[in-house]
Amino acid sequence: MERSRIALPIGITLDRFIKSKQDEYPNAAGELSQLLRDIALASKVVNREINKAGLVDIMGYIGQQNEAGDEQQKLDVLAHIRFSRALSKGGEAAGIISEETETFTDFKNKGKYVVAIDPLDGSSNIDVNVSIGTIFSIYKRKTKPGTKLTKKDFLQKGTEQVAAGYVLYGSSTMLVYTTGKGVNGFTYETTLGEYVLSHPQMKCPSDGKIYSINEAGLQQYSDPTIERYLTQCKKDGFTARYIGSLVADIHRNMIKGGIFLYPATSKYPKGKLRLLFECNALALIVEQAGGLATNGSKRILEMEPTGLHQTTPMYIGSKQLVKSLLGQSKKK
Ligand code: AHM
Ligand code: MG
Repeated sequence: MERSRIALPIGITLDRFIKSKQDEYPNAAGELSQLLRDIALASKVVNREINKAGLVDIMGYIGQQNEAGDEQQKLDVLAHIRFSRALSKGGEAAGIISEETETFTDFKNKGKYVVAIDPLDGSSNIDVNVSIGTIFSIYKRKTKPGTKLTKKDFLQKGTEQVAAGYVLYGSSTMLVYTTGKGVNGFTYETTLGEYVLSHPQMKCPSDGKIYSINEAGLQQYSDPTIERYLTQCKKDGFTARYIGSLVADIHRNMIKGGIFLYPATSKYPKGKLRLLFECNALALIVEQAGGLATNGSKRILEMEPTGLHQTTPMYIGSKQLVKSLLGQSKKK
């Protein structure tokens, strides 16, 4: 092997990156950094479990339904346990609300933060080896640390997030996160067991030619804007890409430029995607990367949550594409 190749640096690991960001704030006590590390560690364990899913009997349904009535699969449950355990043992999160549970869990510690998480999104794709993801939001709790957590601590607007991220378990595993100062993406180096900075300062292209929607349900979409918009996209030579795994669809659009649409349907009159576990985190990331995220009339990040499992329509992606969709809706 050439000498120069041997000497190639491996790059910046997630741990070192988080530490360097913390050092930019002399008064930071390092709690948020530790919390991010706890999430990263749990994601590595989940990644390991996903990778061996075909080898051991952990695939398939567990025979229960979660809050939204979806069949829970074994890996959803495992991922929920892994993230909850990492966060409770880490001690920096005061509690967690997960898509897999009806209400929040209070870790009964002095942590300043709370976490809203979808531990394994796109779980209907697990059995068919399609990419899946984890989505998380971190907020400062509203009530005083050391006291009982209340719903109020979790029912915060997306603008209040102090950090948010996703993990994509795809052809490689990536962790992408923001603390409100741009977006950075890290690829998991399996032999080292480390996330390495691979996508510094990610920018979502301002325009694109990809639309992602479950078009089969189009006749159910109550809003005629969607049909009009898609007709325009087709005339403009767009291509359709829909994985049905939110993190994967958003990640692709972040890299290539595109728009993801999940409107209200007759099956899901208020939209399918959960504001607290899915939409807020992705909206912050996409906005931080230069894109937009709206429910059709309001920025996702400015929606006032009223329920822990509240859902919303969401249109998210490249700035020009979301703007043009909103332009169509004005033509009503
Ligand atoms: P889940 O949280 O139960 O996995 O559901 C969310 C998923 C998203 O990943 C994806 O964008 C969407 O559901 C797909 O829904 P549909 O099958 O209705 O197109
Ligand atoms: Mg989900």
